[in-house]
Amino acid sequence: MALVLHSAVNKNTYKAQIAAEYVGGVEIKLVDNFQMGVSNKTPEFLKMNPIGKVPVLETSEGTIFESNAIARYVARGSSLFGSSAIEYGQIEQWIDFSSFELDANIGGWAYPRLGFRTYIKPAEENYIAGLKRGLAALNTYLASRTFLVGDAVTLADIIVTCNMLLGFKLVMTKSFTSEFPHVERYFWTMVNQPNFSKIVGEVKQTEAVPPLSSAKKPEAKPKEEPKKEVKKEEALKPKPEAAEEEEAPKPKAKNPLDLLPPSKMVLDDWKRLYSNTKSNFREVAIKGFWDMYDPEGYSLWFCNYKYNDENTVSFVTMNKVGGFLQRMDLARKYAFGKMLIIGNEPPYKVKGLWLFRGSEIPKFVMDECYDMELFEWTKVDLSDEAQKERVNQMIEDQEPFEGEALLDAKCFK
Ligand SMILES: N[C@@H](CCC(=O)N[C@@H](CS)C(=O)NCC(=O)O)C(=O)O
Repeated sequence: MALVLHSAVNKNTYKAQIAAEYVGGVEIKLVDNFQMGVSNKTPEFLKMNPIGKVPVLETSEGTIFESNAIARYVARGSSLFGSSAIEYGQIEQWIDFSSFELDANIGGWAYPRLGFRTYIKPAEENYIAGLKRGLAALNTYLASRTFLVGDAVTLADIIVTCNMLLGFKLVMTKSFTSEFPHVERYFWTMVNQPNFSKIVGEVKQTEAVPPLSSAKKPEAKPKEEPKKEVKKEEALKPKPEAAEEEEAPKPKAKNPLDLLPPSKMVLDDWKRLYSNTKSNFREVAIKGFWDMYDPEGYSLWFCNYKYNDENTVSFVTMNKVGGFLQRMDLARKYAFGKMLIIGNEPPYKVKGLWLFRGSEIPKFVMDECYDMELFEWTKVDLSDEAQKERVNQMIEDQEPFEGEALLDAKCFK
């Protein structure tokens, strides 16, 4: 019998669902027509979980509640528990850490703002302070590591990442998480692993903390009641839901790059030339590039990944670069890039070349694509022939590159 999860999908079901992807051969079905607040309050459900919370796992041997326990059951006997007693202990350590130091604080911050709990300002401040303390500790630990325990994904990575997912999606904006760059890198590396992304899909970091308008406020004292006559008309007007308020279309500001003086270089022409050149690449594409290049309207940049020592697993490194290019989608109209993953064996080096509209790296790219700060950026000096030759080699994926084989070359166009 397949395992059956009683719940709608959420970060707590993801824990078991992702674990099942890693274990392989485990089928988890979500129960049909689950209705939150109804299905989990029936006598049958309360027999499986007397507190009436989801998820609950139904197996041929019995039922289990608590999402971490369910994930442990799915992962039992697999390498997700590491390869030694100490690794097992450390995996459990991080699972508990994330439940108490991350999950509880993220929930304490997010749920009142979404209207699921009463909002109390000092309580929120405590949750945020607790969360920052937990993230700072995790950040220090991850400074020199790709995974929490050992050299591969374990149940600790699955549960810690799922517990942070709600935070990244709901309350932890880029300006909040940028204090914890190793946590950011770790989180995006994890959610872009194929076994994660198959379950959680594309993850977008929230751009704003939900406004208090959607939060449940503590009961107002009678003397604070608004003056009835003045507010009557207002009160009769239908109030937009918090979500609607947030989603109300804002006038779209023009990208400052669209206001730059016109350039003789048409980015799409270059991208077409690059894609369509199948032979004599040097003579056709590279020569064409320099013929059309406009140093007034565009700039060229080398980038160098700052944490190459962490690139110990080839597919993780390739996924990391793939994720970066996906997140650069916002710059498609204004950029072209080549990313090389270099070396025959780990640690792999990640280096790139980018062409951006304008004389600097566009500010919106720096602000909105968190990966940018994981690289050192150096403007190409066009008066230096050696640098121009390096540009050529990167555009044409020349191998060997700087004396080493290429593991992969990816193009952003
Ligand atoms: N520690 C539990 C938390 C479960 C939980 O809070 N579930 C929420 C939905 S995400 C729920 O069922 N709430 C309904 C309720 O409180 O009645 C777990 O990890 O499974």
